[in-house]
Amino acid sequence: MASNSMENTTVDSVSGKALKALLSPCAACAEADLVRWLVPPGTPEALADGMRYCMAGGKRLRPAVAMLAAQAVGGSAENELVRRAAVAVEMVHVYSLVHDDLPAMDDDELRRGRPTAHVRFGEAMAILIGDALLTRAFGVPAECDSPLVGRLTSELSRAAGAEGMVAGQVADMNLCDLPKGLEGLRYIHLHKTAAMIRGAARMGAVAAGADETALQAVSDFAEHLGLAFQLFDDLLDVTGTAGQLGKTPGKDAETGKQTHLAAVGIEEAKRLGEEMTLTACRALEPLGPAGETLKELAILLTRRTH
Ligand code: GRG
Repeated sequence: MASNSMENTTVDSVSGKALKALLSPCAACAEADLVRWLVPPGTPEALADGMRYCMAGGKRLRPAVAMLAAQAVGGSAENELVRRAAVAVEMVHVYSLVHDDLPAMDDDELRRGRPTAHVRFGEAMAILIGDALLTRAFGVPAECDSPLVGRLTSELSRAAGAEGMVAGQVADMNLCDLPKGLEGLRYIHLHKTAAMIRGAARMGAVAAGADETALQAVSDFAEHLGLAFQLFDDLLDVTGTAGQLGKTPGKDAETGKQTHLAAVGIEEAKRLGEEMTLTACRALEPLGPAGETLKELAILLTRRTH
């Protein structure tokens, strides 16, 4: 028994457990908070079911980034405004997954190991579930009696909207002009992926009362973390299985999507992802030891398998 478990021990399996251990306290908070705040009174039961179905599962990376950023700037992850910010970002993230999976966009049938929203509930309901999650995400922090609410909702709007994630999706779907090659790819990754991860860190830090230097540090960290995260996501699309990823692998190649892998190959993409991660970690230097947990998260994410 003992020797079998040793034989099965790999750097990836150890890192996977360490990543789960790091994320799980934040994920547990987010689960409890979603029970309280996701579905407002008066929501039709069919819509509430759909919202809960879509929110279930996932790594809860963005809530963790928000909560750990709050700690890194000297605040507490337990603070109610931090927790509201954390789940608000996850609601926007999940809305974007639901809409991205629609036939008009990526047309995916598997998400978080289960049928996508439009497969399960039909296309009209899937669109409305996404709409409900996006609008609720602004209500959750706004319902807190704090002078920081306006800054938080503005951060969320900038990260998610026309100058953030939606711009990235428009570019990714070839619906606007973009520079060719790696420059265009960087634009897509910065907007589609990094904007929300950066937004999560900024919202956690703002909710925790960060000063300008600390806010800038976690913001720069999370932007590079987001870029690295997307690079490793592209790698997993090639190397992962549906069982590991909970979504259909190989979509990028099948749809001819431009990725770093197609542009520079697997080894160079890995090297770029690791370099980006180190740049992310260096951005935390002004925070001293308080930035260590965020650094650990960034390093562990380079070895994620889903
Ligand atoms: C519809 C406006 C709009 C945007 C869609 C989310 C998105 C933008 C597209 C989905 C495809 C994709 C590769 C997005 C980049 C971000 C990303 C890697 C999402 C997956 O995030 P994880 O791995 O997912 O954190 P879980 O399920 O763990 O939360």
